[in-house]
Order: sequence, then C-alpha cells, then structure tokens
Amino acid sequence: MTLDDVWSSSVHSEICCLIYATQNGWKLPILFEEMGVPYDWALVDFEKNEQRSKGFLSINPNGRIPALIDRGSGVAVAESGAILEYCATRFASPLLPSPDEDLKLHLQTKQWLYWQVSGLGPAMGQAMYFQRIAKVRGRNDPFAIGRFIAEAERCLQMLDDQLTSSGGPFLLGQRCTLVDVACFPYCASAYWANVDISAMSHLLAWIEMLHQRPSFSTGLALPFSRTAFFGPPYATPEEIEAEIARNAGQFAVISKSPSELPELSAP
Ligand SMILES: N[C@@H](CCC(=O)N[C@@H](CS)C(=O)NCC(=O)O)C(=O)O
Repeated sequence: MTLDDVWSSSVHSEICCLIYATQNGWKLPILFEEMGVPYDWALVDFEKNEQRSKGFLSINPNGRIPALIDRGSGVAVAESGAILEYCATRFASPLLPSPDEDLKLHLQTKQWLYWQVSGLGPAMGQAMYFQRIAKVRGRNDPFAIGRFIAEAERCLQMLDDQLTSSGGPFLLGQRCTLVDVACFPYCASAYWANVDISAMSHLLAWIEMLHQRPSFSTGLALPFSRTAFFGPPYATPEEIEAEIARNAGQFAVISKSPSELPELSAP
C-alpha cells in the first residue's frame, strides 16, 4: 500500500501502521501481533525521504515514523508512546493494565513507556547516528559517540537491574506489557549502537526470549527484515557489511556548518 491509499475504505483492516524498518517502526507490528488485532501497514520509504513528504507531514508534522491511521474511528496519531497507549486502550489489551485492576502496574507501565521514548530511544538513536551514519560519511566525532554510548549503556543497565528487581520474565514481572513492546527493538539493536551488554545477563536472556516469541519475531520483520541491527548470530558478516553501506546513505544530513552557528555569549 502506498501513502496515498492509507485512508482508502476499500481496505479491510481498521488499522494502518505507517512505518519503516527501524526501532520505532517495529513497535507497531509487534503490538498488533501481540494483541492479535488485524492491521495492515504502509511503507514510509526513507530511501525516498517520504517521511518529509507533504502527505506524511499532514499526518505527522514532526516528519518521523511511526504514525497510525485508525480508519474505524477516522483518526490519525503519531508518536510511538501515544500510539501504543491509544491502541492498548482502544482494544482493551492487558498490555496496559487498567488503573482499576492494578494501579501500581498501570503507573509503572506508563512510567517506563515514557522513559523509553524520552531516555532509552534518543540515547540509542544518537549512538547509532554518530557511528553508523555520521562516521561512515567521514564525520567522526569521538566525544559525541562516547557520550551517547555511555548514556545508552546506562539505560540498558537500568533495564537489566529492572529485570532483577521484577523477577522477570518480562520487564515489569509476570506480565508482558507495553514496556516490553517499546523497549525490545532498541535493546535488540545494542549491537548496532555498539553498546556492550555482554555482562547484562538478565537483559540478554530477555532479548533472546522475545526473539523466540512469535508475535515479536513476526513484528520485527515488518515492513522488512533488517537483522544486521541485531548482530551475530542473527545476521551474517555479509549482511552486516551490506547494511553498513546501505544505512549510511539513508538520511539527508541535517546539520548546520560551524559558520552558521550562533556565537555563545560569554558567561
Ligand atoms: N519520539 C518519536 C521518535 C520517532 C523517530 O525518531 N523515528 C525515526 C525512525 S526510528 C524517524 O522517523 N526518522 C526519520 C528521520 O529522522 O528523517 C516516537 O517515539 O515515535
């Protein structure tokens, strides 16, 4: 399906996910697979810069995937955290425990979900950007790389500790929640961000468990599979080499040259 058809009434699912094969994009197919709710999806093609096209910007002025079209209710929503919360509520999913059922778990789910979108995601995203895009294009910035790897590692260690304190097997304990859905694509991509999680045994076991869970593995392959992000043994050295070259060409460089930057005033 193309972006032009996403509101079409001739398609059968109520839900259409506007996605590309990235950590934030994967959250949506994983969510719908886990909920068992029918959905379809449209590719927002980064190779064609479609996330900045007029059509997509009218759905999400921020020019970022994912976005969701709910044809059944006639609404669109962007921001993965808002989408996950909306869909879990709309379909009364146990992935978001209701406040009446368990207020503490409800609040924990929201707390960790908001932390994922504001903390873990941006740190991992910048670690990946500076190493896998900027550096490959000849802009090596060890200070930025070091800062974002350290911050991503701190966040991943928080999750390892959380698995210890909750007792697992899921991040908040016995029950799979939106927090597992939101965090998994980023944690599974620790290899691509070059964050060493070899000593985080609880996190490693949780990642492996979710790779084996059919809903998560199916969602992680949509709109297309990108196993290089997960490193060995999920990808061969050839697949990783090919992804390194392809990925670096992906985003238009949006940055100002030093001469365009305003001078900092003296303290
Ligand atoms: N806070 C947003 C972040 C979305 C985001 O950063 N999406 C990335 C892909 S993972 C994107 O669309 N990047 C396109 C670009 O930077 O041009 C969310 O949680 O949905």
